[in-house]
Amino acid sequence: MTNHLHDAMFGPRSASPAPFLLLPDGGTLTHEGFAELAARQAAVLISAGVQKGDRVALQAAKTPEALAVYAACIRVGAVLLPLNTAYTPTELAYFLGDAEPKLLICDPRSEAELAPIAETAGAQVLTLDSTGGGSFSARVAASAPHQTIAPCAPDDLAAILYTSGTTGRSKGAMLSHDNLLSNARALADLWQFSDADTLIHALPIFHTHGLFVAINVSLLSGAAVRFFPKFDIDEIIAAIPGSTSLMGVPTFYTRLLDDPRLTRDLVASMRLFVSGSAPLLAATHEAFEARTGHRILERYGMTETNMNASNPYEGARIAGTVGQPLPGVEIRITEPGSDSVLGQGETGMIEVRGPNVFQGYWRMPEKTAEELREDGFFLTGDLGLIDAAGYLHIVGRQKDLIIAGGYNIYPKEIEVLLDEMDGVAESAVIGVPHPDLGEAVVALVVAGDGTPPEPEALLAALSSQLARFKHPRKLLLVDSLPRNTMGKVQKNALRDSYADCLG
Ligand code: MLC
Ligand code: AMP
Repeated sequence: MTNHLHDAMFGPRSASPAPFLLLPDGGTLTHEGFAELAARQAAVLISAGVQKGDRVALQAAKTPEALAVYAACIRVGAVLLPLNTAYTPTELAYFLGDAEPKLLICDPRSEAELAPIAETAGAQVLTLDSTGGGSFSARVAASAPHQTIAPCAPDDLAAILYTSGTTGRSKGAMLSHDNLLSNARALADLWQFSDADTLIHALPIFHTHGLFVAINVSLLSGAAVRFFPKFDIDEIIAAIPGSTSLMGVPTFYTRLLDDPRLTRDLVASMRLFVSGSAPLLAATHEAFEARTGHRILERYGMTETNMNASNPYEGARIAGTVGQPLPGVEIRITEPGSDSVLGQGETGMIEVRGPNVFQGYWRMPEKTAEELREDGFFLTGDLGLIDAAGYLHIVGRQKDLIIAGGYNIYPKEIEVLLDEMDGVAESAVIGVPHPDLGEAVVALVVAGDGTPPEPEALLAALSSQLARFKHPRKLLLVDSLPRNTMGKVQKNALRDSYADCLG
């Protein structure tokens, strides 16, 4: 039997001396070198008892070694569980408890704090630091490559990525080999990637955008990847000449536009700028074209579905739209709360069906049934319409979600913590416009009886529990929260009232 993802994506170039990762220190990792690293890592996974279907959790800095853990997992048929490096031990405890990985690979600086959490979840701990060192790498260096590739069918799981839930509990989206492969094939073809490309990669590798869209497309097409640990404007500006493509969240583009070094001459070698994960303002799209002559290609995706729609490579890239469904993907708009399909131009729930759509939420059959219909359509929670030209416009979200710099933040998760704190009667967390991040988190708190709480003390209490990017940029005490006749907090009214509160 074959290994669906490995054979199509990692295998074909595993003996190729062509460059795969171009590193900031001038070093290069070839496809062959990457495959060899992954094969040694596979030997370590196996010696740690990891078998087909077991989860391997990874919370580590963005390095070639961390990326190779993805390839190693696929080789042994394990399921990768990539975790945001900003998550606190409190957040980790939930993910590890829920996913029950066999192994946690984490930064050595977190080892002491995470070891008891991992032990409770039944996971062994090995370490990987930001230079590629650590106990995991020491074992890798001492291991011979494990060349046997585990057989895996198209529906076997390749990864579980956690997305926060609107009710507070995070859900593990189960992605199969074919979810990833079918999507990467569609994107590489549509966006015309080839081994003549050099992609600038400055996204994190614990989310769909940086891990699957960017890496899988590059692996499939043979594109070289300029691999940066994070987005640094000076490094990106320096990397553009000689590169051909960039994939980023809208913040990448607003930061580039803020830099006078972004000119037509600078981007002479570039053929494609892709944006996604959050709405790209039409004004950003237009300003970017005026400055560089390039129309940014905006696409639309989700953790649960990979990519769903894209503006065309050839043809009109329309600002403010996310384009047409990808080949093989169906998109329909339904009346929220029902399954009645709406017509062209009517706004409703965006639903998606295709080989890209996930296998369900890990150990949450009820949540899966709520969001994944029996006919295969997934309810995205995004509201949109399809125009006369067949382009999808995202006009809002039914789900209560804030997207800051491309990271999803669920207000409920923050409200639950605030509501439990001394002196708090209730709270509402909203997203307000932010020039750099698109949206920023603001918390509105109604004090209970007695001494009102200090905003600073409430923020400090949140910090030990929540990743930094989820922390409110401002916390304000208010007398009451506006409610509708059903008693539901009117977040739209709050968003309007506090739109300028960050000054
Ligand atoms: C960093 N910070 C953020 C933040 N990123 N706060 C809110 N939202 C964010 N996104 C905070 C840090 O905690 C820190 O706080 C301060 O901002 C500066 O940190 P930094 O590390 O220097 O930030 P920076 O490198 O500038 O990061 C900004 C960013 C980064 C936009 C480049 O967040 C990023 O790479 N975002 C991409 C996220 C992504 O890949 N999303 C795809 C999801 S997949 P302080 O106070 O300590 O200084 C998906 C599906 C799809 O959505 O369709 O693709
Ligand atoms: P995530 O759960 O991190 O995968 O985020 C998915 C969500 O990001 C989607 O449901 C959308 O709300 C949003 N999103 C992704 N791409 C776009 C886009 N191009 N425009 C607007 N929103 C987007």
